[in-house]
Amino acid sequence: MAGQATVTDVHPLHDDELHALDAYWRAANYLSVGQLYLLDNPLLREPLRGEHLKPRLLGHWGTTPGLNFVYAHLNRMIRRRDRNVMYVIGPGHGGPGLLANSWLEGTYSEAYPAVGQDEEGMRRLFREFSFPGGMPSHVAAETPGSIHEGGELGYSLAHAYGAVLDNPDLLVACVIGDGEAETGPLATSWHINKFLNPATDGAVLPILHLNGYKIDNPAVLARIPREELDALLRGCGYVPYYVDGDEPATMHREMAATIDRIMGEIDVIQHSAREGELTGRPQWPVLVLRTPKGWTGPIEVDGMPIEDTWRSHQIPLAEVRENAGHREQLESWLRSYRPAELFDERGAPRPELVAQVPAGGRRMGANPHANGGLLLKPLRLPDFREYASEVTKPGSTMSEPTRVLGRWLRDVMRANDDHRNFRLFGPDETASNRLDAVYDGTAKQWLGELRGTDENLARDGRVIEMLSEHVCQGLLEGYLLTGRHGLLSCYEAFIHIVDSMFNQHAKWLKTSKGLDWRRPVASLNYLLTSHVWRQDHNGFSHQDPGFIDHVMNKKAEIIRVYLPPDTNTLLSVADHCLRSRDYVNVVVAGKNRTPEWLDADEAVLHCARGAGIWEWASSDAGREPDVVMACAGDAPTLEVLAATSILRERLPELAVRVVNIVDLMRLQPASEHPHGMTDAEFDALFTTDRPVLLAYHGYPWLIHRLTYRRRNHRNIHVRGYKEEGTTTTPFDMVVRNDMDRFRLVIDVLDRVPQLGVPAARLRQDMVDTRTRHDAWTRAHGDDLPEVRDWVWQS
Ligand SMILES: Cc1ncc(C[n+]2csc(CCOP(=O)(O)OP(=O)(O)O)c2C)c(N)n1
Ligand SMILES: [Mg+2]
Repeated sequence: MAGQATVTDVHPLHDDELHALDAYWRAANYLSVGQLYLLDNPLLREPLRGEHLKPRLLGHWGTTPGLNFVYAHLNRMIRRRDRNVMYVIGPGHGGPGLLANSWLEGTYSEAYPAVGQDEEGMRRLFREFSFPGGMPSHVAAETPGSIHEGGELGYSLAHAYGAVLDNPDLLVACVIGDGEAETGPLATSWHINKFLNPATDGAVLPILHLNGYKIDNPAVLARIPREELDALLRGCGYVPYYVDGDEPATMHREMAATIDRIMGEIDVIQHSAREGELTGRPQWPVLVLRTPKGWTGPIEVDGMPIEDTWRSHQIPLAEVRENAGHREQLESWLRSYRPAELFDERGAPRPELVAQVPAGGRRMGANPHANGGLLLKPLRLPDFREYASEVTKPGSTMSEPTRVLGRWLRDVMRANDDHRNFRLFGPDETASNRLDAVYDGTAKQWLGELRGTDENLARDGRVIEMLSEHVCQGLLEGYLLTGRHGLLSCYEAFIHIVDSMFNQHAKWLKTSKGLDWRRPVASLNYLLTSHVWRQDHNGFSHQDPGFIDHVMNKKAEIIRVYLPPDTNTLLSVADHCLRSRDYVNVVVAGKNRTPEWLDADEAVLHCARGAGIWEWASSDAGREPDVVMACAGDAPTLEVLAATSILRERLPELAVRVVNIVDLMRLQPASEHPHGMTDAEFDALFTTDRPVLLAYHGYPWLIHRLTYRRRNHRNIHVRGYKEEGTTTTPFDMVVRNDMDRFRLVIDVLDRVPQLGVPAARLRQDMVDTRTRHDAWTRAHGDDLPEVRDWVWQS
């Protein structure tokens, strides 16, 4: 424990400093209200008229004055202490506030040179906010200094902590809405302090913004007694500091003094940890800021209370164009900030305000960590071929793909140790997913109590495991957006927990790609293992391959889905993913012993093709195939190959082409996805008129969604997971979902013309074997020996 440091570094605000600080805050508030309402007349040089006002009023006021208040005080602290600070705000609907501050400090004009710091620039700032073709209403990728959209509430604290990992110099001030604090992800994110190393990581200052309300309700944490709130925060391992009130001068004094105290506390923690004097887990400060929602805005409108109620959440005065009373009220609200004192004749912020702004890269809107691509160093990647399995004959050897990958990841960590820019995140599954070789090179970072029986836990480590997929995802996003690299490994079924976070990240990447001032960041890599086909221990609850369907909704230029069929292809795919930028890569791979099909060189070639014919498994050489047997995923690949070998033995004349798909996006038309095959390529591979049987890892309908425009689509017959799951044998899983080798053979017999009658005996054998399988598994609890011990014979 750091204990309560004796902090003497508290500088009371002098009156002139208070005046300047308040002027800055008024300016930010004025500029925020201007964005919500004004099309023109930005400096109120003339009385407000209807045509000065936006026809559609879109945005949020209630949270904004509080965010501006914090911004002003952080600026003061940065100037005094020369600190490297990034600002993350959970209630991202306070977008006008961040844009206002960005304009005041000049970072808005640097990102968008057409919007200068003058009257015309102010007019454009106002006009473009929440306007067609302009800036979004929320904090977004467009907002200078931001890594956090905040449109979907709950992820601010995880992003903030992710940003400071391995950034010992960085402080992230993170505003948490009192409504946001009710969300699951935020509620659990408090505990990330048990993973933060004060010596090697930076600091997060959580600022719980108790403005009392959400959209339409009081906020829970604002309506519990102070003692309960205090106990909650202390119970989460923090020391709360309170700033509470609504009288600006008093609030400025209290806020300045409290931030001074808090920074002193953070300095003590960091200094003692870095000197080796702090060996336990520190109690980090948290600031609880209680201000009225809609502070400084209209107190009442049409007889209804607005300030300090939920009614201030969006647009307090809704009819300013048509209702003269509302318009007058708006004008006096805007004039209450005394704009003539704040902006000079040209419309630029007066020197008194400019003096409040930190210098250059210390401005929060210019913090390079918030444009992480600027700081991104490529990873040094050991040659994955050296970790590859030797495969002399397809299917003759077996390995556990993720276990081999773990060895390579261990050495990725070692190779980049001095840069400290690669991390692995997982919800308690790194070992279960068989990536535990990484612990030969690093540990799991853990600042909680240690016991003698613990393994692989240390204050410093490249792996973070917390049983919250939200936290793992949030940390990784924060880490990536500040210019580092990483991987999240997760059980396939449970990655759905972060569907929505994935959405937000994909949106962020899409928008960032369109901004010339944002630099590319490392891709977000998911390794989904312990997948649907091999949940032997766990059964139905753990069987869901639908994340792929979900990610497919996002922009093609962002999304990549890989289904490596064996160990060497997994290595090649992983190497590719860690080199890529600005994507979300979803890699689904097994952890169980699986036959190895390709050697390292073949794996590289196959992954480069994304989908290709496996000549060694096909019997159509020099002929038109009678049937194409395609597979995507490790379990489907095994079944297709086993089906092929039955066909080869029983129907030697049949020309079978085996196609394996490792990059699912290859199936889409080239016009839809950068990896998509042209029609000519697709037709050559899958023919234009032959039956295609495609065994797919996930829900079958996705394949139809991807291929519906292809010429041969009506002949494509897909087998996949049909939501038939349970705790059973690996082969029974494929049987239950009609993707087993015997069913695939029947499918061929049913679809290849003229085969039906001559192959009646084979068909019957296949049906009988499935019946035998049923009886055998239920009698013995294991697969038929001929299935369990089957190996590919070339
Ligand atoms: C996950 C999520 N659920 C619901 C919403 C809709 N929403 C937008 S703002 C808001 C209230 C937020 O309240 P709070 O966090 O207290 O922010 P503030 O009072 O500062 O506006 C809600 C429910 C959302 N943006 N995200
Ligand atoms: Mg609130």
